[in-house]
Amino acid sequence: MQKIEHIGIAVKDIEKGNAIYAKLLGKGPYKMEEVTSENVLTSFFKVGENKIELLAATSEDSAIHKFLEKNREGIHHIAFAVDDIHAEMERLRQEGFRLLNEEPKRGADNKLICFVHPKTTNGVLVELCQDI
Ligand code: CMX
Repeated sequence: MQKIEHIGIAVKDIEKGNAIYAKLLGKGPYKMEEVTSENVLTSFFKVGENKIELLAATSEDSAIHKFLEKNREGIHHIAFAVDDIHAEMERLRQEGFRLLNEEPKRGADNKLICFVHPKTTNGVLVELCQDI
């Protein structure tokens, strides 16, 4: 693992979230992107070297919709940058973590991604991301 790549925050309304985080961070998102495979609308903010990703559901099938049925808006996942996602997935499998994808999939912001089940990481949904 190289560093924390971003922190994902679940919001009900992306525009309201953008307005709040633009005020908080002093600048607006550098990108907004819909990820149809995940049924989410995302927006990304830069904070120095780090990033914040806001996530809103685009359908009831979305993991974000399910999350917000059970929880308040707030931190949804922590993403770590990796050099070689296949090698890191294999390492985590060997260590007994439950991966939520058999193979890396394409995520927002030009990344290959894989999620690790929060039941195996002390209640935190973890994402691995590798630049494409
Ligand atoms: N953080 C911590 N715990 C979480 C969680 C989250 N984000 N989402 C769910 N959980 C917990 C639930 O509270 C529940 O715990 P309890 O059993 O103690 O109540 C447990 O995980 C549920 O597990 P589950 O029944 O196996 O699964 P769910 O249907 O609730 O789905 C999860 C949870 C993590 C497997 C699913 O959300 C998932 O596959 N996530 C990965 C994909 C994703 O999150 N996509 C959206 C972001 C995409 C992007 O960043 O681009």
